[in-house]
Order: sequence, then structure tokens, then C-alpha cells
Amino acid sequence: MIKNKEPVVKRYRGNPILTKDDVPFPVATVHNAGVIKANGRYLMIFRSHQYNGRSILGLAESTDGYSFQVRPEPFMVPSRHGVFAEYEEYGVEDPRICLIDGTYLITYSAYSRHGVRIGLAGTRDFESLERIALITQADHRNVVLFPKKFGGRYVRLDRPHSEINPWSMWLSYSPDLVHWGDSKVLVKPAGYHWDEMKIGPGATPFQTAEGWLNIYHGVFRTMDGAVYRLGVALHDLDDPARVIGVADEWILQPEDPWEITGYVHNVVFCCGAVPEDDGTVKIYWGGADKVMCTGTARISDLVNLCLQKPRPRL
Ligand code: BMA
Repeated sequence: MIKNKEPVVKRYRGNPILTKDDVPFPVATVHNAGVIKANGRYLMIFRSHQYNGRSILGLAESTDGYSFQVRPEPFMVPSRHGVFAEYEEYGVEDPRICLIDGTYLITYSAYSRHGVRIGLAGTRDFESLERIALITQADHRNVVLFPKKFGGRYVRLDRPHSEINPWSMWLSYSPDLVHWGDSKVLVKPAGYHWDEMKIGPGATPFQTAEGWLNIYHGVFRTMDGAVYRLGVALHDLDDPARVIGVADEWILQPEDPWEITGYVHNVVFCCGAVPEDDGTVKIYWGGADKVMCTGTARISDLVNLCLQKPRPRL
């Protein structure tokens, strides 16, 4: 059992691990990065606001998951060609990375005067990047792919926006990564709860013996504005549309000064986590939409929170 005041996520003492001062091109922020471990290297695709308020993506690399070196040029800027140019006009944001069949697939938010939709791009080497398709209509954010096919279909967690239903987590299927459907709602914000305003998928889910672990964000509206925290849910290994349990308690909330104050205050926002061979997971989060931070958790602790302290079902 987890003792009451022991934090589930242990913050890295060297936080923040990446700031705008580490970036060799002009940016105002570094946050909400997708991270993956590939052949012993940690690859981080981070979001940065430019000084016009619109976002681009940069790439940083590390051998230990803590100390990152940023490449000299941005990794992805809004497209100037075709359909992508029209829908990325206001910027590209919040990337998630998922390895399927030898390709690193990147889902990102594409902002434009038409709203926000999700773009899908792929790379095999983190050198060149190919845009594949815009895979949602407006208004969707926070799409994460499962790193495996189920019954021959790709699966993703979705977060459509709706005025009637509070922002919730859905799931959709695709035969080809481009056309998606068969959607169903999986988890909704719980009333007068830390995530009662909205929830959204965070890191690419990873496999544990008990199920897929899904680290997500939840938002609570206060008199002082919204507070973004992180939570966990566990999905069935063979059927990710079956939610085994959603932990009742958050696993991380803004506490460090650079999580409380920044571009948007009181935000911890996760787009990536790296499970390690020693039973821990490195969780990466943006602090106050301004810096990147990390911390570790025991995977079994996160699983136990979903199994032993779940919230009531949908
Ligand atoms: C959400 C997104 C995130 C951001 C968060 C807090 O709506 O815009 O990219 O981190 O708000 O500002």
C-alpha cells in the first residue's frame, strides 16, 4: 500500500530539465513534450511558443532521460503546402510519439482559424518528417495512439470537445491510420472532483502485466483559474476500450515554483512517459506551459492506484 503522504511521482531534483535558455533558436517557452526511448536514446519532441504566440516543435536528445541536448533547428513548423498549410496556420502543439511497425508516429494539435484538429506525421529516423493526414475534424485535441494493433485495427484515445458533454476521453479505431470511427466514450470527468472540468489523454499508453497504463490530465476550475493535474487509468490488455479502473486520486499536481508560475499558471501537462526495465516509469510534463520537468514513479504503484482506489465507473 502507498503511505498517505509519500508522493507517487518523485520529482527529479534537477527540474526543470529543459527551458527556453537551452534552445538555440528564439522561443519563449519549452513544454508539453512527447518522449520516447529508441535504441537506448531518449528522443523528446517539445512544443515552444514563438514570440508571436504561435507554437512550433523542437527536438532534443538524451542518453539518460534527464540531460537533453536540443538540435539547432526546429523539428516541425507549420506547413506551407496544401491542406496542412490551411489547418496549421496558427501553429503545431502538444506532440505525442508512438512506435508502430518501425515508424515513429507523431500526433499533434494543428491550430487554425477553423479550430483545432489532430495531424499525424511519421519519421523513421528523427531526421526527416512526413505528414500523413489530418485525422480529426475540429475540435479535437490530445489524441494518443496505442503502440499496437488490436484485431488488425489501429486504436487511439480521443478528446473531442463538446458543449453538452464535458471534455471526456473517447476511443476510436482505424484500418489505415487515416480513416477513424467506431468511436465510444470511455472516461468522463467526475463531479466535484479534481478533474471535474475536463480530462484528456496524456502520454502514449504503455503495457504492464495488468493492463495498458494511461497517464492523463484532468482540470479543476477554481476562483483563481484552472488547475491542471495528472491521473492514471488502466485499460484491458486485449481490449483497450474496456477500462479496468481509473484512480480516484491525482498522481501529480503543480507544486514547484515553475509549475505554479509561468506562461499559464498552475499547470502540469503530460505528453510522454518512458517505462524502464527496473519497474519505474519516467513521466515528463510541461510546467506552467513554460518549462519541461520529469519525475519517476513505480509502475506497480500506478497500477495499484487504478485497481485498489478506483473511482466509480462511468
Ligand atoms: C490546454 C492546452 C495545453 C496547455 C493547457 C494549459 O487547453 O492548450 O497545451 O498546456 O491548456 O494551458
